[in-house]
Amino acid sequence: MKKNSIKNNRINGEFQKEIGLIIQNGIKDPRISGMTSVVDAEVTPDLKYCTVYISVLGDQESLDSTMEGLKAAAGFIRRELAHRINLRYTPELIFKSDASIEYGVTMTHLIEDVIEADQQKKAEADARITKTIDDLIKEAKDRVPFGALTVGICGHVRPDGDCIGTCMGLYHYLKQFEGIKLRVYLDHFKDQFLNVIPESDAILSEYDGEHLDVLFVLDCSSVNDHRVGIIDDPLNAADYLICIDHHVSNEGFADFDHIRPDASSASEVLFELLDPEKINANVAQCLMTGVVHDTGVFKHSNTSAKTLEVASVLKAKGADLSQIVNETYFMKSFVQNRISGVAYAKAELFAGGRGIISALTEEDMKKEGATPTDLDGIVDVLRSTEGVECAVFLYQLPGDTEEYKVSLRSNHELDVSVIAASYGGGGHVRAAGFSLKKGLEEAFVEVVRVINEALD
Ligand SMILES: [Mn+2]
Repeated sequence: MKKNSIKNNRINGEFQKEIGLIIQNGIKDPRISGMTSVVDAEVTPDLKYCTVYISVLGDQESLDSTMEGLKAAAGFIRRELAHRINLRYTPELIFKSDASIEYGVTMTHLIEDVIEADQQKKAEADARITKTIDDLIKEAKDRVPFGALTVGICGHVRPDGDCIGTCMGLYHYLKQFEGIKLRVYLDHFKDQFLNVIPESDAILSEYDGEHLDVLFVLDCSSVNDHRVGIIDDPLNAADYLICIDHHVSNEGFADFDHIRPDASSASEVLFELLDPEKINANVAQCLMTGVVHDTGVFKHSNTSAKTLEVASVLKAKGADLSQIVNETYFMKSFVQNRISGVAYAKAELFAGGRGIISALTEEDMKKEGATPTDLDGIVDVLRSTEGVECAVFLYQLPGDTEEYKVSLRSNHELDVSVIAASYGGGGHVRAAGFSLKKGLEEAFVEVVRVINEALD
């Protein structure tokens, strides 16, 4: 930035004007273009040097030759100046093309913009994080000054990769704290996670009735309607609830809520609440599992630049990305592949090919020896059908009920979380679900009608 005194500004202006006149009228050098103008002059405070910024209308060649001519004429111009400007000492002239001044100014602005944007981004990020996990644990310990702090961790029913990864990521993180009694409560999940998630045998698949000082409810949008797996009444099981989630439909139910609907996964949300120093290989492995599953291996639209940054850190901290992707995402059991095949064979198009729907009854599943945990990913394959905007997959809940679980996926336009919410379900813009207490035919017809209307 220029920092000239008023006096210098006046001198600068005079130099600019007089040098311009000398170049135009007093020099006969064929190298100097007739389209030359002096855009600025900058005299140093000690008056020893004057930088003269030159602009030439024309191509690079005429600029170069003009600059050459001016450098050769510098002595002459300086002597002429001495006659015209009344100064004890006439500064030495340095000619520069004004591209450099423009460039300098542009660069300064660019750098200022980047710094400003960065500071703003950081301020926003900091504003969102009101308390870290370390803060929350410290507060909890202050509330329970005697004995160990009993901390429970739980997630939603039928836990998926994000739910398991987030819960176990927090488990491995909190294991590093002293004076904490830890419990992880999770419903049954696919066997494939057992090898990939470290210490998965520590997970309790039944609530042991332990009274909890703090209960973390992760990747779970509500504590109503038995959304929390295993723990029927979380509000009564614990003195203090902490919710960390990324579901749009989550309105906040805990004593402390941290909900970030813009995040790909609950694992990504948890990541930013952790002290990076305490993210060891086990924590990284679990959180990577969560990010991988909720982004469909970084291909869903919820994969942001931030998501990839988080994944990069987790990989560097020791997460085994190949193992996670191969063993928990792509690998299917024989039963899973068979039941998926049944679902694909039963698929039908509707809404002129923009909708696809398939449904499995309990009988279909029994025939293949499949359970609901074997049905993961079916709806995502349906969604990848050419021309489809919305995919619907229904399956009958076990126990001979007249109740269907409905999974919805969309590709570009349809906000399926709104449809799910209107049936008391929840989820995200591109992936949501709900239950319908109806027989197959009725459920099928109703869902097709609703999606048809939404796609209209
Ligand atoms: Mn999730």
